[in-house]
Amino acid sequence: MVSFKKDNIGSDSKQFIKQDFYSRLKRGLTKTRDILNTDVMELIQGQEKIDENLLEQLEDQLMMADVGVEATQYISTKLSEAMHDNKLYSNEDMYHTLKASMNGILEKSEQSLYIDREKKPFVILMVGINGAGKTTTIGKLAQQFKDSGLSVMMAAGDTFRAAAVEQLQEWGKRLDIPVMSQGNGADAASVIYDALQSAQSRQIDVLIVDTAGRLHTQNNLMKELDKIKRVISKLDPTAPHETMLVLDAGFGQNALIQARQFNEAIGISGITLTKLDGTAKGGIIFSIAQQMKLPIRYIGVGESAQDLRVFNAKEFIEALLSH
Ligand SMILES: Nc1nc2c(ncn2[C@@H]2O[C@H](COP(=O)(O)OP(=O)(O)OP(=O)(O)O)[C@@H](O)[C@H]2O)c(=O)[nH]1
Ligand SMILES: [Mg+2]
Repeated sequence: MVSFKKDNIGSDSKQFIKQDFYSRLKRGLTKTRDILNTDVMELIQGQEKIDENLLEQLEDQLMMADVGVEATQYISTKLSEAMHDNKLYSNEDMYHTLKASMNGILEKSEQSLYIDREKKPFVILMVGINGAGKTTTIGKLAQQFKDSGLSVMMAAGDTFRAAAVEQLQEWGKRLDIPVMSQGNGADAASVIYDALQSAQSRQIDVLIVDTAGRLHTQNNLMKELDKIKRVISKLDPTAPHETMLVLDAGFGQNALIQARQFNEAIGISGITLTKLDGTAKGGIIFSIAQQMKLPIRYIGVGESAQDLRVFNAKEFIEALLSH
């Protein structure tokens, strides 16, 4: 009898997917790698000895990639301590210590989103400024959840921007996932209330709620988010189960300011950092992790659904700094 080595096939293909993920991540991070890998490598290798001067130059590189003052200082202090303890003999030692100190910053933010299947639905509220990537991230997440066997519904809570509802409906059609909407100009909270009621009665696993892009200075729109949260919790006091802030990495240090402001205004439970592929400011992730101390759930490194990845600190640093 011929037996199929199911386990082997499974682990081979898993390995393949993992490698594919990794090379996509590495490719996606090209612009930040140009500074944090290529330039830093040249710097370290071009140096005869590891000294304060080298550390200063390294600090400049980190700042150029928008790692930010505090995170740069943390990394530099770790390297300096290692140097004074005579632990930095070679370029490889330097690399190793650099990676370890970066991991010291990022590892605490590595907390993936756990979808509690007891919640029907598990409600994810997506917020952020205009163009950060909210709707696209919703589409990508919806696809990933669906692929993993969860039933998904989307709520078109951006009733503000023209064509926002259509954009979400387009994703719905493509993925064959229901989109609850009432058209442009409708009251966002009422759209979301209806969507949640419908998801509850249909025993949907995950409801992802789109909202209009807004700045913290737009008081009325920030109040609207508060109202949306209140309306959701009327139907399920434990919801929303995730209030996810979507940040465009291309904003660099400004993304950190947005994170602070949204967190103060409505309370954030997780962050997705998008467009790491289009920017040399990918170092902002270190600032966000160190300053916000919030979970970084996903990172976006490209346009396709596969380019939205669960954030993994070690993998990220490896993709950023490996030769
Ligand atoms: N390269 C790249 N592009 C992205 C990524 N995420 C989103 N985008 C693009 O960013 C643009 C804006 O994305 P949207 O999803 O419409 O942004 P939004 O936050 O919903 O915008 P508003 O609804 O106007 O507030 C689109 O062209 C997306 O394709 C990413 O990780 N990488
Ligand atoms: Mg949108």
